Amino acid sequence: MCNVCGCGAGETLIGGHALKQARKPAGQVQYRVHDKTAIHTHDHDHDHVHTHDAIDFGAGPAGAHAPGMSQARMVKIERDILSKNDSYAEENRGYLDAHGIFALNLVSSPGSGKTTLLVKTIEALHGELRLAVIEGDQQTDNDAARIRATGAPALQINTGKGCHLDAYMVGRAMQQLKLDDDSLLLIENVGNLVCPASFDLGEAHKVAILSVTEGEDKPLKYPDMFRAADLMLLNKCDLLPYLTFDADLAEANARRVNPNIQVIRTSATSGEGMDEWLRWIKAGCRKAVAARQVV
Ligand SMILES: Nc1nc2c(ncn2[C@@H]2O[C@H](COP(=O)(O)OP(=O)(O)OP(=O)(O)O)[C@@H](O)[C@H]2O)c(=O)[nH]1
Ligand SMILES: [Zn+2]
Ligand SMILES: [Zn+2]
Ligand SMILES: [Zn+2]
Repeated sequence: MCNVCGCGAGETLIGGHALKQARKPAGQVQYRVHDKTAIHTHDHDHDHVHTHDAIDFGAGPAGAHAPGMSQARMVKIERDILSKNDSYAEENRGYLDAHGIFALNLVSSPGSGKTTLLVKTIEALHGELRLAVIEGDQQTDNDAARIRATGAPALQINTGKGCHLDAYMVGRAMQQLKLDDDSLLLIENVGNLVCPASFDLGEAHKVAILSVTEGEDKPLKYPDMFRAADLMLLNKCDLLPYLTFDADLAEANARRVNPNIQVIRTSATSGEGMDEWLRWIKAGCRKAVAARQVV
């Protein structure tokens, strides 16, 4: 729930160097008695005190719960953090638009295949497009090293305890990478289906990667992420013959939360769906270049 409490501030490293945060961490927490309990009476025919089968801490105005913090205070903190983030995101977007750079923000649970897909994508594009990669992980330079092995420039952002990239971090990384005009910027977010949904990085699109080993109901369980994404890559489709995973149901669930989401079934290992994914990327790059030429 870092988008409401600002966790991880001060622990960010970009390319292994400490990042000074421009924003302050959330203030002192006031302890208050929680005003909502799951125990109640009601007057239908089995009137009694009971607990329901689910306790919904997301039902309040903040959509979340932090021990000792009122809903109103959480809403305010979240608004402050997100509005600061949005102003950095607008700066990033302005820069990207002005330079014809098409930026994608890859979001997913840990291990869905983001880095493998990126490596395969970069190899398939070999030399066709200029590109750079920003890698987000809590610790280690492993993913950036995997990208650099392809010859593409990649910069690692370590978020420490933070569970998502924010627009300020990405702006700093963009400066350090010295992006080419009319190029592609691929951002691999921290593997987490929750917070990265709330943070605009200035990207053209969020791309959600769902792998077939995770269950068809993920879009229903984490609707914010699938709502924020314009494209879903249903990855690891090479494993479908060995699983009971229902790919049509997974797509239907994604469309239930986001009727406009596009879906491509991929396998980073067999190459299935890669052509369609590459066509989608190239079309986006052409649009970004064309939009720059008009202004
Ligand atoms: N069978 C199969 N395995 C895959 C596919 N894509 C990735 N994998 C495997 O899944 C594992 C995780 O892949 P990564 O690319 O590291 O996943 P990631 O999303 O970057 O992981 P984090 O950065 O830790 O969130 C690795 O063992 C990959 O080889 C795929 O399409 N099919
Ligand atoms: Zn009852
Ligand atoms: Zn990765
Ligand atoms: Zn987070």
